[in-house]
Amino acid sequence: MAATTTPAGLAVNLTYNGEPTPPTAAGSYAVVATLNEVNYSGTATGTLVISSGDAVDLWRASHFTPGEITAGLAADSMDVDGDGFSNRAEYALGSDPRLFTPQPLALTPDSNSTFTLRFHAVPASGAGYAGRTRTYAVEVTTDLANPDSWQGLSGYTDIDGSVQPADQAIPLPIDDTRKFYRLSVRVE
Ligand SMILES: [Ca+2]
Repeated sequence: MAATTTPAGLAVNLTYNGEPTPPTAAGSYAVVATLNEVNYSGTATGTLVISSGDAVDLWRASHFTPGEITAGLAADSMDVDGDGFSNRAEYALGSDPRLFTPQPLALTPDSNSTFTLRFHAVPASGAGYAGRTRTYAVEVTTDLANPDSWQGLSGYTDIDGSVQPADQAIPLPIDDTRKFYRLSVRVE
């Protein structure tokens, strides 16, 4: 926090709840600015509020400059690297919104009768993830046209990235029914 003086350039002592060190923890702090010059005196008070903030804002600030944030590049719906994942999705995935992110769920045929679904589970860590957990669920449907038809794949509906941070390989049989799979990622 800076104080402005008239005339400019006067030394000012700032305190926050009586302490000289600017706070970093969330909360409201009484800010007292005291002029510290021989020929001038005066005080001004104000309140500095540091909000706990939206965790996603912290994430945005770790990937975008203030100017880019002001310009809207860090908005939830933006996709600055053109990889098809919005910034909000990149936050959920834990990927870099400035670098191309491959499809997180990969399908590999193993034989005529089996295939493997793979995804990489990562913990929620770093800027914007304090106290949050990332969980994954693989879902399946036979009817893309019916959004209510998605169902969790048994055994893969609650994969916690912080306790199972690994490549997940799911062997599945090939049968006569066409199926669609998707990966659900939650950060909460
Ligand atoms: Ca993107």
